[in-house]
Amino acid sequence: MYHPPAVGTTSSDHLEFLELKNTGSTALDLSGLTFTAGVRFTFSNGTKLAPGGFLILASNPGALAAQYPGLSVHGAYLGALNNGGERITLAHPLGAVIFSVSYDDELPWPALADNLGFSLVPRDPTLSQAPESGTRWRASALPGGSPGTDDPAPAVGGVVINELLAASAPPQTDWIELHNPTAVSVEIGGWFLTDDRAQPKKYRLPDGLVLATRGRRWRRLPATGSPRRVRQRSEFLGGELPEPRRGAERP
Ligand SMILES: [Ca+2]
Ligand SMILES: [Ca+2]
Repeated sequence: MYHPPAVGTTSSDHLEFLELKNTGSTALDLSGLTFTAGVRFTFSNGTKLAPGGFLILASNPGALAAQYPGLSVHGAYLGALNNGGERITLAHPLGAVIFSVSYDDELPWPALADNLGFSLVPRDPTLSQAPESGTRWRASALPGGSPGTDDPAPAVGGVVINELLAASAPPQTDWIELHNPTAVSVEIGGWFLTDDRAQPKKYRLPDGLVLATRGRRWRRLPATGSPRRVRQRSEFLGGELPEPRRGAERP
């Protein structure tokens, strides 16, 4: 969690954490291993990480434990995880790199992990190495992340932004189309749309809104045999999205 929101008088830096997991089947001996980039920390002799075990490092273990009651924090690192992204390297005392990963706060890295309350977790939790590409990370399933445990699979349905008209000419109006390509209906009431990552709650979809599965959302044009698909409007498309720069963006 490299850029958590401040809580009360506790600053963002003091609520950061770094979680290590042993995804192997044998205990790992971390004795002498050192973080040489990102933050500074050396594991003391005899430090072991059991198979499937987690280990949490924090910049301020006391502040973190107060925020996550019952959490066991292994130790405190020096420095802070850069809010704009940086390289984190864990190395053997003789110099060999154990792993090195560079994270970022820019796309394709998850925007929700950048001061919006979620942590950064690998999409594939079985990986033995932290992946280097932002597309292989996601925001944690729940706010606050999951220090000390596996992050649960996100319960958010796989709805996508499928089409949009951003530079309409009157009498047309701008619109955005959401599509549910999955086999189950997804309740999207209460979700937010935004075009500004600094304002993630810019437009709230009405309560109770359900996006049906693909079969009801799309259909083909049988008369022409064309593979073209037509859009079936849903009631929420009539909602107005705040668009302060709309005039300036029109051709
Ligand atoms: Ca930070
Ligand atoms: Ca976790």
